[in-house]
Amino acid sequence: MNAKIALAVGMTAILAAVLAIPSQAAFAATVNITIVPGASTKTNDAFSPNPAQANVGDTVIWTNKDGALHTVNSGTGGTADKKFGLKEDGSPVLIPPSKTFEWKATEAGDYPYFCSLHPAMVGDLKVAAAGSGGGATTGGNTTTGGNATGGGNATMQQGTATAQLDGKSYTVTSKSATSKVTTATITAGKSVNVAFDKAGEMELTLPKAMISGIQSVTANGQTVQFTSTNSTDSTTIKFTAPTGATSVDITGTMVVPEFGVIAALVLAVSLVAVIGVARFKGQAFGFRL
Ligand SMILES: [Cu+2]
Repeated sequence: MNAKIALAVGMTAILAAVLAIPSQAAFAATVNITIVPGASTKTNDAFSPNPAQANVGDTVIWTNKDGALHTVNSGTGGTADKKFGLKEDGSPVLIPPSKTFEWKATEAGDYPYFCSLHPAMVGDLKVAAAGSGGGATTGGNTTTGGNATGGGNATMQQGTATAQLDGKSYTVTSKSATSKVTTATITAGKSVNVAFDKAGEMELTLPKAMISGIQSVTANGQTVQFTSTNSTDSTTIKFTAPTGATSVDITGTMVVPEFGVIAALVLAVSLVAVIGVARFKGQAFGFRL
């Protein structure tokens, strides 16, 4: 029992340590700035990126990719304010070609800087507070992703359209982030046409009394891939309407037939039956029909 508690405490401590290290490390990043080739003759394009963004705790590294000596001194108008880029004796730190200069950002603020050998070369470094600015930058990226997903769900809109046939109504429901169903039309015994306002990913739920055994989905005569799920009284199909398509034709093993068709069928069956009975009766009574 004691061993179990000790193990639990130990595990918790390890977990806490593991969680603590990366969260600290996550904020301390390296910000790279390049002293570009030909920098001597450049101005605010001598450093890249410019302006550069960093967070408190970050290490900023300037790399000299030019063939000449340069310096990076905080300050403006060719006057160093001694925040970075100077040696203890007050002279600028020279950065030879392909060498680097590093500075750790410990305080938030705006740090304009220049090259003391070529004062026309100017740059700007913006350091944001690690707690708010730093968190916001990292968190901001995460939030963007979150919004993309969340936003997708949030903007999922539902639409309905009702088709009429022989006095009966059949309602089609749509679910999509980009589009809404506008109209539904039944071609009796053949297909169902569903129109929507925009192309894109779409989910349609169609009553089985309207169409069942869904076989194909086409848009502008082109076959559209779809997946379907069945419930007791409806079928839900998912597909992506191709660009430019604003309606799909859906066929199934059963599409509600027109009342006229049913009536004709019923009439035909009745007629055959009547004739049959009449023939039988006629034979019985000695006359032929
Ligand atoms: Cu320079």
